[in-house]
Amino acid sequence: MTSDLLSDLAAQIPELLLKTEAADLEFYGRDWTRRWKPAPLAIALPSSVEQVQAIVRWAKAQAVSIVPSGGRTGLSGGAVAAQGELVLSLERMNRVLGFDAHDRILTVQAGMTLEAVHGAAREHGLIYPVDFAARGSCSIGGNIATNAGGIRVIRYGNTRNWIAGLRVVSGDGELLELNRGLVKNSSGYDFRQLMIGSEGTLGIVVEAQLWLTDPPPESNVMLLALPSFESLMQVFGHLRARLSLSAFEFLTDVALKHVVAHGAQAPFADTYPYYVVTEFDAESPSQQEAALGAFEVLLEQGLVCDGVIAQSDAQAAALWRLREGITESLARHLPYKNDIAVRIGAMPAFLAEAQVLLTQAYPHFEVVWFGHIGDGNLHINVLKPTTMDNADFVHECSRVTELLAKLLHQHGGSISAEHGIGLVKKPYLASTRSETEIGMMRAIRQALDPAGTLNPGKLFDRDNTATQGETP
Ligand code: 2HG
Ligand code: ZN
Repeated sequence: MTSDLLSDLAAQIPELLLKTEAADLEFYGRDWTRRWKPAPLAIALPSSVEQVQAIVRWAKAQAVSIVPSGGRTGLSGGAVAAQGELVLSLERMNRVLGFDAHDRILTVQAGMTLEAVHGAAREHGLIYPVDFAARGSCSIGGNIATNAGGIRVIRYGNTRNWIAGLRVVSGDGELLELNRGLVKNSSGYDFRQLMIGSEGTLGIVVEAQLWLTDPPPESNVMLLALPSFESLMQVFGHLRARLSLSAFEFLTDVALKHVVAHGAQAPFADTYPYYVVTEFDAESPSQQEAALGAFEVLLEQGLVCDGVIAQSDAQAAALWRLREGITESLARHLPYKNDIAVRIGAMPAFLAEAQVLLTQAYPHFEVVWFGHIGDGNLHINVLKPTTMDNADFVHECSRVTELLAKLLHQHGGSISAEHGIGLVKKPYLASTRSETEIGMMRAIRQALDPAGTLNPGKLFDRDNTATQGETP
């Protein structure tokens, strides 16, 4: 059956690169969640939009499901192929297609890495400002599919703000040209924005027009040690009022311990419960002085215990590593990840309750808090004890996530800030979106992909009885 299907696909699109080796199925069938056993039908690696369209048409006719695939650095199972799906990898479609200096628009294929996009923008003296640690391997198409956020959101917002246009292949294999780089376009529903964050369930992004912007002024990085969780938001408010911040990230002593064990350099002789990595404009001596002054006031007020301002680019990179190296340093502990958001104003009240909840719920597990506190996004990673079976661990964490989801609901927050819903957070979607909204999402999905070819089982199920993909 499988080989008949694949022979047919190869016959229909003779120039298509297909991979079926066991190692390839394993490699392309998973993302960074490592929870599901990869079991794709095969991997298709198209080299053109026409090939993508032909694959989708073929898949629809044969009732084969497609999992669109970028760099698979996702943390919610959105790119997992564990049910005999055809993985459609965009990795060979990774070129710059053009740059328009008037519009400051860079047009790229979806398989380009974020880092390559950054490089291409720099060649024109501009930047593409969305940035985060997985930049070297994640793809711009995947960033669009999850509306990726990252470390510069407090200044630049999410991926959504930078997408001028998209070319998308629909579930029928049609090529949609969405928004075409227009700044103003008040002509009805904005399908470009609908595609952003739809996790490959409404269409396959094949090309993107990205708005670029001016490089920021010279900046500097400061690491602060804090005595308490409560001081975090006060320090943020204080610094935001005095400096021009481009990042405000936090981590706990537990996160620091892991990242240092993984090779980063410990910043202070002593340890403290909380740390902040913040980046601020430091072009002029007065901006540098303002940073120093703000730090001294915080020290006097007891809101920070210690701090260091980078004296070189190498030192700035070393401070950033303390924050950006966390995910990699935790990977071997098979963490259960939470990626939650609340309004900044709701943060103090939410944090107080969430801390109590998680301390009670996880007395025996190591819990690692870090994230983009400046935009209300926390990453809470629960580490699997080495002796515990993974399925039992996930089961236990899922139980606690239900409580966390309830708390988020009470505080008007979201169960996914930037990683997406995928398979991991599918059972909790209703804590963030109303039944009416989920019903509308189903209707939209039905309209754009009536045969259910694109990434089925991700985000939500077509009907609310199925639970495909939930079992670890
Ligand atoms: C980050 O902010 C990423 O570093 C990953 O969103 C977060 O590993 C995580 O939970
Ligand atoms: Zn993050």
